[in-house]
Amino acid sequence: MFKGKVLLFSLLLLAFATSLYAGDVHPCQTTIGLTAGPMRLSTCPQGDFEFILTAAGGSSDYIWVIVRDSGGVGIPGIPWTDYWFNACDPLQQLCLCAAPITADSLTNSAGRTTFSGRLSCGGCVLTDGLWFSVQGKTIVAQPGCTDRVCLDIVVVSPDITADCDVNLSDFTALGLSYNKNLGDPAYNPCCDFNDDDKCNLSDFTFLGSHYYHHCF
Ligand SMILES: [Ca+2]
Ligand SMILES: [Ca+2]
Repeated sequence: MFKGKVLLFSLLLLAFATSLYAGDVHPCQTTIGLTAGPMRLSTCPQGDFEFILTAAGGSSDYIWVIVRDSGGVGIPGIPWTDYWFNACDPLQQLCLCAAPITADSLTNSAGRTTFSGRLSCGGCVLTDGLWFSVQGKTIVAQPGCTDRVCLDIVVVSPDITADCDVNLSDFTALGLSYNKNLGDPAYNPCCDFNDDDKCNLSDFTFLGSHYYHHCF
């Protein structure tokens, strides 16, 4: 009899605790976007290349997200590092370090936060953009809730080979496109780190300044 009461009390306590919890991330109620776009972002696996803040040509641009549960209620307090992303095109997958993107803050009472810092990844995404996930849930678009939201972001990195290391193989890849411009058959836009449609000494210098960089 006593054991039964303890069990009942435990169940009531569990129900109460569960009701206090804001709920799981809902991938279709959650929304994400860019303040300006499109963005073109130079990244390094070491996380020390371009800031999202300047990736759309301005100085105060960012990615925003509003994380909501199945009832459309914002979820506060989502940790800074509970986010993930990659290329929407399966043929352009990036090499991502642990915690490749960090939010500017915990989500606020409305479930909102922003991203204005730097990505820790290598590789090259020229078309179709990036998808994002929160706590393992990939954000999908309404109506239908099946298509991933793909933000209009181009990524280039001195880790051209997308193995999370900037080394001789990347230098070789850049060499194949060296002194080539947009329109030349051998021009590789993945080698253009300063967005001037040329692969030249400037880009070589960028590669040199990130040489031997890798994930922490
Ligand atoms: Ca590489
Ligand atoms: Ca260039």
